[in-house]
Amino acid sequence: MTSDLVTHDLVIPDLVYPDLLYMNSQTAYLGLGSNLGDRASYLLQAVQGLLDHRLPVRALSPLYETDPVGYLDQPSFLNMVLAIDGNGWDPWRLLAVCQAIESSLGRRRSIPQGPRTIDLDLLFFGQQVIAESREGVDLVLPHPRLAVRPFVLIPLCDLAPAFLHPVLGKTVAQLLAAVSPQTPSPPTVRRYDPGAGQVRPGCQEPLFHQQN
Ligand code: PH2
Ligand code: MG
Ligand code: MG
Repeated sequence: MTSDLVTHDLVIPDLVYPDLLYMNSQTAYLGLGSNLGDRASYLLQAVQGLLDHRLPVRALSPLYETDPVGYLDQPSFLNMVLAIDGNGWDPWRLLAVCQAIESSLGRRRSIPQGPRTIDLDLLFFGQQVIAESREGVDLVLPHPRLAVRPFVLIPLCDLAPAFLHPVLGKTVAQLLAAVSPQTPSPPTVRRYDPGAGQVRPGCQEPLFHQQN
């Protein structure tokens, strides 16, 4: 049994309020997911990896615990979204960094859509629209499945509800409203609460309070 209660000395120097970010035409959004081992630690290590590659991480969504989609016979995921200031970067370089972090964190590609220590997906890079293959690596922007995935749209909507999808012509909030409402109980995407409202070591307050 692994624990998702981690401490990690992550220092993020330049976080800004997310509403300022989608006014920047070069903001890139990444979707992160993990469903093996210490999932929260893998997410933190991935953020650290981006910083180590000098990528300016500017905003982080909350974490969500999400039921698997696609390939169902696997553990639940932790998912989050983050925003990067992509000025001076291009999508191919960003993709190469994401893949390097995935392999450094032990990602093995066996079952498509299957379990993974860490997955970093490019969701948007400003308003760029790309579908290209270079040396066997595919880059598709915006991410082709983001509009049907609540585990992406919910954290993305925390950061960028008014961000316009350059192909579909709808905002993230409109895309989220269009996916089927969360009728099952419990919902398939839930705010991650490792201590079920308990006070965590190093925290003065419960991680967050359950909202009704
Ligand atoms: N990623 C997949 C397939 N299914 N399901 C959830 N809940 N979260 C994911 O990140 C995820 C998935 C392929 O990348
Ligand atoms: Mg993915
Ligand atoms: Mg991926």
